[in-house]
Amino acid sequence: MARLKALLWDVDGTLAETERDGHRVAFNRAFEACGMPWRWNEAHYGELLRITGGRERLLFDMNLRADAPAPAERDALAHAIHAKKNAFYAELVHSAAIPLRAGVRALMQQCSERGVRMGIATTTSRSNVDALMRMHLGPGWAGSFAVTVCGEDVQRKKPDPEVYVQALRALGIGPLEAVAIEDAPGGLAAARAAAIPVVVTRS
Ligand code: XBP
Repeated sequence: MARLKALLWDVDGTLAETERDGHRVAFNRAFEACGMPWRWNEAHYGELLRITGGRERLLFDMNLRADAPAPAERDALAHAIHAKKNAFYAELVHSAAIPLRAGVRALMQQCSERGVRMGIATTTSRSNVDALMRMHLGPGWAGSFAVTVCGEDVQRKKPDPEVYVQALRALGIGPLEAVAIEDAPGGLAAARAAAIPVVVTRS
């Protein structure tokens, strides 16, 4: 039987409830700041979470809206709203509004005590991961993780396995020497497609 060598953390919804209380709220603030009448409630945002990536999610939603700008203008608008969203998200994180989920800190501690390396495998933006982890683990947070793969590092976001394949490669281990922790179907599919066993903690 392979020995567990690494625990791979998803971020959004797994380390913290960042989607409902963070990205969704920040998107709504960004809509307001950009003069757009759109607001995403929890139910609608829950459905939109099928689309991975904040900008991709926004473009998907625009495609469903009669009041969206002409297709040629959507990319630029999505880019502007997404940049503002990430700034509002960092503000929310800094205001301590988004705690780590119960058990996260204890599990990190156990990994450290047992010599199990940790990695981050997320398709959110690096700046968002940095804001969250800095807030909870301090400015040296990256030192606790043997690898951090983020949205900018991959060509294809989850449910594509690329983020996990990159993490395994960087760690120099096989899929059965790792366990992934995920909260959502897309993340579960990504880890399974990389042949990594997955623990699902529903957010
Ligand atoms: C996370 C996401 C992201 C976040 C927002 O993916 O889907 O889109 O909602 O992040 P996962 P950005 O948890 O599956 O890694 O706005 O930075 O894209």
